[in-house]
Amino acid sequence: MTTRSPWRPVALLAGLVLLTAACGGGTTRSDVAAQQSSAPATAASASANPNAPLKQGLKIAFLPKQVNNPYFTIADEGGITAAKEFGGEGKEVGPSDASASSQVSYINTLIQQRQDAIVIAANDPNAVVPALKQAMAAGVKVVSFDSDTAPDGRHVFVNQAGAEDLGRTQVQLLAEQLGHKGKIAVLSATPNATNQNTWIEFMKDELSKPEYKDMELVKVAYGNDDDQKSFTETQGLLRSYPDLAGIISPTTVGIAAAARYLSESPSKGKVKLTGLGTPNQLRKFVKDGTIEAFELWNPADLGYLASYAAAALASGQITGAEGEKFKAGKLGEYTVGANGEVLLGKPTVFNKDNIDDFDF
Ligand code: RAM
Repeated sequence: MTTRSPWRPVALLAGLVLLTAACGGGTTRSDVAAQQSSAPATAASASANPNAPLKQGLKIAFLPKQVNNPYFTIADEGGITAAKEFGGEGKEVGPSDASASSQVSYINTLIQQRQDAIVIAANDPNAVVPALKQAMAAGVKVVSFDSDTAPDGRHVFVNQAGAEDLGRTQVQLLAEQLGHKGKIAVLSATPNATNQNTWIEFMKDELSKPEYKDMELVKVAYGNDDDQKSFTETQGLLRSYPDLAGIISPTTVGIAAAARYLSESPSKGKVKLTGLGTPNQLRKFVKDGTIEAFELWNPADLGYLASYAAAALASGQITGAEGEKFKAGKLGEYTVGANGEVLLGKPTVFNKDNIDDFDF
């Protein structure tokens, strides 16, 4: 198993406020960065009891960006498995599209159902916050995972990997394949997705370094985490930029659709493609030469960790304050970091040498 270069902590978020966000509309990365100054929704008066036992029968609801995305099926199953382990009850509910406000009605229903915790991958950092605040006021613990809300919309954010590392390494993976030369495009998810927008800002920052002077980011396209739209956007990119050298797609839906398009086109193997994908969806494209290398974390582990974080919150073991620790079953002990963030770990880079070792 290959892991990327070590996480290099850089106080980049402050710098990011100055960068122009790539969003087509709605909330921009700058808005999100500005929100980092507001504290996570930790009840200041609440105190954590690290020795409190996990409560039995906890009801934990997983609310993905959208339900018909294989990545979230795996992540949410990981969370439901964890809930079974600690004697709770997990379920997945959610919209079939990843648009900004599609999750709000689900949050309202989960409050009425008196769930103990909501574990959400936010489609927009702000659109869900009023409903999540109502949930927290009603005693529901809120964990964001995969894609964060503004910090005041949740107690804890379970992040899949360092955002900076993910952004930079995707550029590095593509640059290696291109000999650091050529026009490139990003095929993202939705314009409002907190996670993709954060990674794209780090990609732009990486591309501003001298070693990338012969690489040019010509377009950020949005496939909305919809297979057909991502396919059409890929086609559009190749038509608009006939000399396009490479594409980064930081979404499992986008990269799978782009790979399918490229594999059937004369650009197969010529236009390089990398990004974030699941080994099972991309195996055949690695074997047929459409993709050399891509990366991802284990989505099941992400859901599993988020589930334990939700249980730790609902049981009073943690409140979301920095430095608190909790145990996440087979994954071991985790510590809440700054801004209520819990980091799963490092992503894995997949290529033809190791892809058969993974089954998700
Ligand atoms: C898609 C979603 C998800 C992202 C992965 C990499 O499934 O956009 O939020 O984390 O890709």
